[in-house]
Amino acid sequence: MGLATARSVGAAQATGSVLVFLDAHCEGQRDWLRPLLQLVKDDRTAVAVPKIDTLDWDLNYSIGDGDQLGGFDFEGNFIWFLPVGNMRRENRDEMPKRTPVMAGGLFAMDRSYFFELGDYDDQFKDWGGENLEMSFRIWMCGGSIHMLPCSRVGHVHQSLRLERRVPWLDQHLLNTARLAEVWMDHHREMFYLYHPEYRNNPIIGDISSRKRLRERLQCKSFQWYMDHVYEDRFMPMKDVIAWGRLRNNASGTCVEVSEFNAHIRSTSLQACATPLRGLQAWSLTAAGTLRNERRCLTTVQEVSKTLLHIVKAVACYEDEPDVNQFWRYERGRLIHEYLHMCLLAVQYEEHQLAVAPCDDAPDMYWSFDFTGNRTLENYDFFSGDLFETQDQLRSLQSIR
Ligand SMILES: [Mn+2]
Repeated sequence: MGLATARSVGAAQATGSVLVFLDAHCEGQRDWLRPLLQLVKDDRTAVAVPKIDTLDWDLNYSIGDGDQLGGFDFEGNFIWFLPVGNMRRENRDEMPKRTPVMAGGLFAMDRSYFFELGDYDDQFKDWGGENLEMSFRIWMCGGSIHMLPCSRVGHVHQSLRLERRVPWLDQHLLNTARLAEVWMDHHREMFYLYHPEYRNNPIIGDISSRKRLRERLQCKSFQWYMDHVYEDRFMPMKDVIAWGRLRNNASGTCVEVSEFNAHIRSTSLQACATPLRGLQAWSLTAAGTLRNERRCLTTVQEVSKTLLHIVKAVACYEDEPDVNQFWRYERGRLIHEYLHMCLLAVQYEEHQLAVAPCDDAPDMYWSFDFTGNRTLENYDFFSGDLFETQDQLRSLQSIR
């Protein structure tokens, strides 16, 4: 029946005043439940999530990073992120923290409020997307989500995506397209940039009842959510000098970050992807970082007896600038501000991206899909092959 439907069935059977959802593969620590219930008792529109720690496959317990909050990327994935700006300033101690998105498997919510707010989308099948859908809905329709660091629950993280029930159908993306249509307003075009095949596709099914729900609850706009709940979030096309795939002129290949979910990710050069993939979407920000939605490019080490500094992708520290994360784009070369060296395509051991003393070799020249303007209004969107329609352009232009 799928995850969301199973939860709905459980919620309908429950008789207590508070629903507590916990994945089966969890282990609560001492007194984990009381803080969650207290928050819901104090405010029935507040949804409480514990701090999720990690149980490995041998059930060893390790403490999760207390600074991380739940968010999403525009490809439709749930992500953990380090808050910046205002969000970071309210994130200092062991008090409850407002979180834009919940991971979804562990939370407590007033039972009557759960149904008032529209239960889950009954067309969500299999797994995925229901956490984003519910998080957007809670915030936009008057509720709130809080992560409580004093409630600790260990969770066994799945290392791979579940096998698809229907092999040719990515139900996670289908669910995400539904929620994008209902909740994300113009920002849905960001999702379709990565997944254009779901745009105006009847395969996502009838969404009219969910749209009526949003109408009935008089929910706020997605722009409001981005401005007030997920504030200071990096937007791939906003306040940037250049944006899109980052193509090496000599090889014609594009910079890609590895999917491997480690703190430090390696980079490589791969065939340029159409449609755009998140792993190949780069922005040179007005602040001078070279980043995607999750990571910033940085130099991490000098290879001994060479002049090469390898380039990898790490967490962005735009609040506490790391000198190794700043770049300048000058006449086709990407100059590392601190080392005064140039980004270059290499074949050195397993590495493909490095900086070295600048010269005029073609493997030091790079082009982005879009350059030269800091606002969306002036992009020549149709010079690339990433956009399909004028509607799409107008929607993206209206994102603040
Ligand atoms: Mn789980």
